[in-house]
Amino acid sequence: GRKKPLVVISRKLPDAIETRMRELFDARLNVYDKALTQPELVAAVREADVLVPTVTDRIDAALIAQAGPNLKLIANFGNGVDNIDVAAAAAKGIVVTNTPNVLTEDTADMTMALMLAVPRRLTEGAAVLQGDGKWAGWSPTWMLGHRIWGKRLGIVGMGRIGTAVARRAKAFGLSIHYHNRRRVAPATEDALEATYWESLDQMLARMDIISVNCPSTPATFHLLSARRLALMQPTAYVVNTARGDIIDEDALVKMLESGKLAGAGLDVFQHEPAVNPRLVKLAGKGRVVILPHMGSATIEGRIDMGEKVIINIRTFFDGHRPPDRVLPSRV
Ligand code: 8YV
Repeated sequence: GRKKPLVVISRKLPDAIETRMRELFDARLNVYDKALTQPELVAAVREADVLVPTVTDRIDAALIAQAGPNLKLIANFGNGVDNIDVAAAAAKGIVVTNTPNVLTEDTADMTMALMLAVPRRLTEGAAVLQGDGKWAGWSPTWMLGHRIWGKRLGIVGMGRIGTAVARRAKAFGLSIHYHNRRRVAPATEDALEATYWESLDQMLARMDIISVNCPSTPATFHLLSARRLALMQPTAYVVNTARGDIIDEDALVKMLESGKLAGAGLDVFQHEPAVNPRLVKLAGKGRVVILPHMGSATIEGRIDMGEKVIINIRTFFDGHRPPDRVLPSRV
């Protein structure tokens, strides 16, 4: 038969996926759950037919420039492709794929979890019963948060994940507002009773909760800039399960510290895995809930993502267009 493609996988994946990859490919698995170093990545792109990176690998133009003649496919284990210079890959004839859809619902769930956790003071309350577990007892005026039902949710980025967040939030009694490059289909808008805001500025000024659900691209870098964050009401909350660099994190921190925003629920940060210690401090005070990039972290989701990677690789080497090809024009 045909020679199996040499597939370099940058991170440890679920066992079931690694087993299948070993059967199907000449799979170079990463047995250490540690990101490949830069020299290891260079060696990988020089030699491999396929590279399977994750969000923790920077596949930039400089790295792609060093790719060998075999490298035909970068099959990202992840939905966001901000870690890959898709245009540079395309210029070298390298196809890029991602893993959409399978992590939509999990990420939307985590968005709701943060949307509830911050106003309802979930981590603060949980902390009372941790450590020595001493609780002075219930009181009518103690540990009061804010309700989320009846409030206005503004979704920045009404794609797959934004829409899944909207469906959930509607069921929780929030009214749905969104900003997107273009309006979604009327049927979707009707089903969600969603209001479209062409002006992000105007939407920000009127919302109780903002949820960031757009991809990180050059156009969305610091989309929530200091100027735009300042448009928000001091009673408003921000939730981000997309990418840290969509928000000017320094500006956000300053506004949270000075009480110009009520709180934030963040699963992503500008300089992961580093987290601004001032955010950690705010989290200790209960104004902020921070999670270490767990939005899609379910075992079912990771297996689904792995299967998608496998399907993309197999389809490509069968001579067909892989189902999750990412076109440079879309980035
Ligand atoms: C993963 C994600 O943590 O898919 C994404 O865009 O942020 C998460 O699902 C990560 O990307 C895996 O590479």
